Amino acid sequence: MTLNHHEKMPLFKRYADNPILTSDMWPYPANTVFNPGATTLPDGTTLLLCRVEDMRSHSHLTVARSKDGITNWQIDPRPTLLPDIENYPEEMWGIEDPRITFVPEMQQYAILYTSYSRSGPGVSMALTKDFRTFERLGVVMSPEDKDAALFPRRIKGEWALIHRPVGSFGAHMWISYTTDLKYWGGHKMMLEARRGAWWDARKIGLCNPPIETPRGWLTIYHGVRETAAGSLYRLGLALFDLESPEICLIRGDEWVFGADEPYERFGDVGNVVFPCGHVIEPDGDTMRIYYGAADHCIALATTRISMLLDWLDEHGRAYIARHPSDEAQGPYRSHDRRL
Ligand code: BMA
Repeated sequence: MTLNHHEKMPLFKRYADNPILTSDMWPYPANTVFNPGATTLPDGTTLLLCRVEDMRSHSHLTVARSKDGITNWQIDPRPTLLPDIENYPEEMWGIEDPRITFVPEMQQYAILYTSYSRSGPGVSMALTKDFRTFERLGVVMSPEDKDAALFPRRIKGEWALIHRPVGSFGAHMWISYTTDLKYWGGHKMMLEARRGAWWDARKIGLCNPPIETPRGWLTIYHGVRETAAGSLYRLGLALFDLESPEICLIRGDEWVFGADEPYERFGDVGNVVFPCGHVIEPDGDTMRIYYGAADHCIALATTRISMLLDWLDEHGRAYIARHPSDEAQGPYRSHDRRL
């Protein structure tokens, strides 16, 4: 048997009784439940905002709550947030893959989600205080765009959003800024999909929202490798400058988490691990990552922020984004310089 080096000293430790949530547990008929956003409520309860796919293959979002974030999930008896097609026609084919950021200045949770419109998937935003009533702000990034999350605080006076527009040169991570959550600008590419044989060639996107650490914004992103047998979705790490988050300080070369267990290998879309949310424990370091597995169930893995930063120091390289059409320039400032 080949030993996977990630398994010897796992950065991400899977919960032994994964998956933690499946459509069988749902209080109403559902095809699949996956890709949940996550947050902690003031009383310490873990809240997941789960993507639920119905028998039409359209998705909506439903809340599941648990005291320990692992067991005894209380699932809302009916869909919590359904597409509102009359007022928001961009939600016509469903709402998907929410990322939740608590914003202390607003004392609200900002939810960025994919609205699947006739023109393709775009990024929509809603605000909530209690996950019972929601204020929709509509489309913030037009199609084709997804994998978005808001930063929890203003940066140099502006709100900032990571997202993943798709263009003819590929699908890369971008950052955009606003002062009023309505008009967005200052668009910059922050991390580029690699090319060729790389595990993160062609398509990348933010997973759970960025995590503020003293050394920078730590992000987990997914990379997609197309193979003859379909797509492989795996996770990688990158660190961005605290006050200019479009500047990537370090990017890891290797993926750190990929589909391995049967519930990740087999499902509606096999070989996919897709986190949209995390919760940080009171120690400020231990992190629970909630992820969709094979587009059919929800699983849990734990890690530590300090371990991820150490891993980046050991395996990461200084990085600078370049325009993908610029053949002359390599993607790295230096091949072995570490910050
Ligand atoms: C992506 C998103 C995810 C999904 C993944 C794998 O493009 O649509 O919702 O989990 O594909 O199918």
